[in-house]
Amino acid sequence: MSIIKKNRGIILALDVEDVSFAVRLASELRGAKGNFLIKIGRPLEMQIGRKVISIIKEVSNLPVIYDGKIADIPFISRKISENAYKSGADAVIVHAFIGKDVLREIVNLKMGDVIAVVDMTHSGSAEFIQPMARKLAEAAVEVGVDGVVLPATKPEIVKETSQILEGCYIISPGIIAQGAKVGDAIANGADYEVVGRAIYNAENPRKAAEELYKRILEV
Ligand code: O7M
Repeated sequence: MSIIKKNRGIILALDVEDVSFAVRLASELRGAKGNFLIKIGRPLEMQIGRKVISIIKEVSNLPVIYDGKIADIPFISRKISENAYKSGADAVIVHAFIGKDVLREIVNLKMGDVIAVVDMTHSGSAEFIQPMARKLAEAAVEVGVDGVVLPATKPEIVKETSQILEGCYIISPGIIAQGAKVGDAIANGADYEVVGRAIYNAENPRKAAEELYKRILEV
């Protein structure tokens, strides 16, 4: 059973380097109106290490995803994932292109959700990862991951791939700052929209997050 449910929601990408600001923002999201999750990636983790995961989880009382975009041999990928889960991460993000043995190693830990990156938002993703997206999605489903990452900047890929995802939730980044329109990914089959700059750079981040949530409910 996945920890994160297949519901509509907003995932705040907390890619800030100022830890006090991150803590303040995460506390502001506590009790905000909507279905919110927080994604912590390397920029924040590099400041104080993995304990930032437990701190953000505690102050926000929200599910936390560790976005290490893991892509290493099974032994190392397992170590990274174990550390993230032990720190309170509800899910970890791993690259599907690294292979089924790595995905399986993390899924078999059964310490939390596993989310696999199937395609990405940036233009360079058209070179190697996008042509493989369908195969990557099939591999992720075969291994039994809980969720996948698909780019909101490519709604047609979200739509096509969502047909073969059987029960996996879809999280889609690229909203506003990278050009995707709010609600486009959801309209094409995604469950969560991942938003970083459009929330943490807003004058009132909590209000911005609540407004985005309202907008994805209207889709
Ligand atoms: O809203 P932004 O553009 O400020 O932030 C986007 C976030 O989504 C940021 O944390 C990226 O690492 C992440 N992301 C992408 O932007 N593109 C992708 O293809 C994949 C991700 C992602 O979340 O992968 C797990």
